[in-house]
Amino acid sequence: MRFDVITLFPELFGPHLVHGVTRRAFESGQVEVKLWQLRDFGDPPHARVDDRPYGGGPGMVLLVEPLLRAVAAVRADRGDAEPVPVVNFSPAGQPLDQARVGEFAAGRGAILLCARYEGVDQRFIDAQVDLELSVGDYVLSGGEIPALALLDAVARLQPGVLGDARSHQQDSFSAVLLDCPHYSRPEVLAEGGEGAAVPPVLLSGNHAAIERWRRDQALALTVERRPDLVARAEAEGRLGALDRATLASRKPPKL
Ligand code: 4F9
Repeated sequence: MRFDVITLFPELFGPHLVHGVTRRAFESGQVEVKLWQLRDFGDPPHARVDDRPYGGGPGMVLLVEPLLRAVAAVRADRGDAEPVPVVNFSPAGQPLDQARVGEFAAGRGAILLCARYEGVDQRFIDAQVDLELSVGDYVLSGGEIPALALLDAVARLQPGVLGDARSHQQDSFSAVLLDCPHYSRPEVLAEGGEGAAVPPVLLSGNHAAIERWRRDQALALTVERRPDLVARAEAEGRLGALDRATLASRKPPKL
């Protein structure tokens, strides 16, 4: 798949595409990313891309025409028979969740516009933007970090990127419930008192008991921190009888 990113700050994307576990997805071409400098499509003579808002007020608004030229150039370069969606990142968008990430990971890509909240001429959004996505209820200085979040989440779903296929199963699981706690060496910390020992069940070798413990921990944590996710899992029929029993007792399982 291919993502075309329209931004005034293409240099923000460099490090992410060449480092870390997701690098494999970009280097192998499984996820192709092409960066487009919006200023290259600016109005002459000074390549202007923004101007003051009609009606007054602070801040600048990205001009429709440079945006239209940029999207047209991307579409021509892609040469798709079926157009891919144009995505704008905005706190007013739909929440980006793992289900949405999965849809992008299975798709042909998208055109990602990195703009500012309250900073795009609405006529461009009305005419060209297919989807607005939010990465949370806070205001950033632009859409670059949300775009990186989407690219990262999509890249790590590509076959071979995480190495272990079981990690993906965990993904679809943790998209529904929060993840359980994890432990590694040493078994007991020299100092630290309570919580210094690894939960004994993890050392038991009883795989069914370990799986049940992890599920119960995930449930307990999710009830405590994100009851909305538990309600949704229940509504979608993703909880089993043992899950409901754990929830009914409402006590975090003993370590
Ligand atoms: C976009 C914030 C998506 C959260 C875009 C300023 C944004 C954002 N989610 N903030 N421009």
